Amino acid sequence: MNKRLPEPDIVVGGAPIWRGWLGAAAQAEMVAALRDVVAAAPLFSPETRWGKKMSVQMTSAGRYGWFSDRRGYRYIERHPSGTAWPPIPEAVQAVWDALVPEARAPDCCLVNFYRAGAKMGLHQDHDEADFSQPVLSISLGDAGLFRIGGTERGGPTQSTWLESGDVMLLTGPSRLAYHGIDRIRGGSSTLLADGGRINLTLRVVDQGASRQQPASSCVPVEPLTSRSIAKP
Ligand code: MD3
Ligand code: FE
Repeated sequence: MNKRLPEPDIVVGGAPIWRGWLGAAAQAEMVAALRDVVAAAPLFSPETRWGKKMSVQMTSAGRYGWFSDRRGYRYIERHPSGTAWPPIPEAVQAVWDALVPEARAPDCCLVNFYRAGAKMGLHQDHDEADFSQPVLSISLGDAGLFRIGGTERGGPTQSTWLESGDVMLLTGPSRLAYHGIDRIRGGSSTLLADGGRINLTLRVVDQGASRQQPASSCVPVEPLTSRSIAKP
């Protein structure tokens, strides 16, 4: 049975946004769960492939975590310290289940933390294997000015402030849209005692099993024939 999605409040650059999807109590509960995630997998500032530290601090939960260094962008199965990523908190997974019940289970929850001066330049998210799967974004704490364009760099863009409790879905054409965070409005939320903005993105990183090609090592080197299995 196809359950109807609740109507989004606004669609920006093809991406539906549910304003205040999480109320104050749900936001506080999520922050408490994220404190456990960050205790197990501390925030770090990834290096770009040009050797510059990103202004956003990051960590992840789930099977995979996003990572970057001079060798490039990729998903890895362990925190840089060597420990496994902690599990995706139930309250975070519940938002996915409510808004994209037909999608595969997310195997990464990327946690971005922005202090007042942090930003994220325009980029595409294309390190995942299956673009038919959505990305879901949850904003907590100070507001962030989000910008989204099309699938080509340099085209027109639209902007909107993402506020604490807002949830956005990237699916269909918006899944490969250029997007970024231009700036943070410091002091716009009291959710985090020391301020700042948290953005969670739930992602499906792996290729789905049904579409998976057999590994080359599982393919017979030569077809099995009566001759090839016959004793000499
Ligand atoms: C559009 N994060 O982690 S969330 C990111 O607020 C990222 O921290 C921003 O871009 C942030 O990669 C924006 C909204 C978002 C997330 C993923 C997307 C927009 C997206 C993937 C494809 C298209
Ligand atoms: Fe992104």
